[in-house]
Amino acid sequence: MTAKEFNFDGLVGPTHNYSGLSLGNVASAANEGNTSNPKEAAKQGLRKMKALHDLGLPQAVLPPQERPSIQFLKQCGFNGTETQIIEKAAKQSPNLFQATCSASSMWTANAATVSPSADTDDHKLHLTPANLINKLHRSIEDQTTKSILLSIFTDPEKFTVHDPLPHHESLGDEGAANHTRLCVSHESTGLEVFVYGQQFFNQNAPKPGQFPARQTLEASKSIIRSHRLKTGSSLVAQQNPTVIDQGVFHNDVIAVGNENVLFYHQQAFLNEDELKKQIDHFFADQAFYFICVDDQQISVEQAVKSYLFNSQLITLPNQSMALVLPQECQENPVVWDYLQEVKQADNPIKQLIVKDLRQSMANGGGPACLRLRVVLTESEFNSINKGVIMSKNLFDQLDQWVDKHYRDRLDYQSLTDPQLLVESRTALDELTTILQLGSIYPFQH
Ligand code: SUG
Repeated sequence: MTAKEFNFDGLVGPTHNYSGLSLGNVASAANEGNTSNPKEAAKQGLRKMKALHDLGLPQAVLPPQERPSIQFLKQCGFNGTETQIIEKAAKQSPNLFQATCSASSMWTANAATVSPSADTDDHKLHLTPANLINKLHRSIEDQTTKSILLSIFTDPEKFTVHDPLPHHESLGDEGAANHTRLCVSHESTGLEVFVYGQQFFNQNAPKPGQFPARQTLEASKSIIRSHRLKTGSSLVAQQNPTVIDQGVFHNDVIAVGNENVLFYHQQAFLNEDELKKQIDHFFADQAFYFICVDDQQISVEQAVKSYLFNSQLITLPNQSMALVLPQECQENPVVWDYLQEVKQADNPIKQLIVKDLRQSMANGGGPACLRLRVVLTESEFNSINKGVIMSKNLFDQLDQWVDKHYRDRLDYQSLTDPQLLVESRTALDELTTILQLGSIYPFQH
């Protein structure tokens, strides 16, 4: 059966802002308090989706979430009219208030972990929304993410949309940002690599000293169980704790894989040799390309600054591969020179595609953060809700929708404007019609 990999990109929400909410994410900390441009952010994301669609790649879109979340503020004890709730929260607890305003659901690599049906015992495609419990502003995404996934992957005979893992730090789960599927080709059974930052129940095991390890081994193993991955179709590997302390808060900031290629930094994994051995074992006599970048070529600091490894590694219709890179890679001479070498070397990567994603990058979100990969067979594709599939027409509609509803400046003061909630809800209400999603938001119920 043929199968294709779709990229489901997050549409940037109307409250995109810089609140410095993510300890361990250096860009988020560096840009705290800066003025954001939600309109430009959404357009940068849309242009990336359109570029991949124009290359002939299957592309889809996931809607943003409602922010600020009044529901969350009510849970935190703020009461009165919605305007009063916003005013009180902004005044009494700026930290809680900012957490409810983040447009962080745009980084859909953290929306869920996805296992294609070729890898699972019950031949269904499994999706588990990530609980994202390590960061308050992200921990409030998972229930709406589940509703969104259910509104797209509607057929329970083909898809299982799980509940997120329980909300406890032992089960911290960040979704596909710590999950890479390697395979001979998308339709064949793959090897799903789950990368964790710490073992919660073994506090003597290595873990970072300064910044949090967001993903636990216990969470990764729970997903492997619930997705019913075939024997031999999964492995767990630990991310090197020292790189977490240097700002590598997800594995997709230091490694990216696609089909038979793993592109990664020498320091990405705690036990690289063991990982390579297991991958070699899975691929047996089939070709596999390990493209390892060492410290002499690019330091971890340069990798974090340029977001080289947060590129999307994609298979083009002619079967060669391309890297979709943030502009910051082209602006860094060391990284850019190195990329020319990669293109010339004996491996499938033959094209470099550069995108301006500065608005998202300033919060630590590069090309790969903005997308969730979903491999669908033809019959699975036929059963999903088609409203979210990118086309020239959908691009034009969304581009106009952004022009109509989005602001081009947001700072802390403007987040406290109750009118922003009204504008956002009007926009999202219209969006559910454009994307044919039904009622997915709390305010629509
Ligand atoms: O979770 N930044 C996000 C960036 C997520 C990137 N995703 C992947 N690597 N897959 C995060 O740290 C910053 C929001 C702020 O500070 O306003 C933020 O949430």
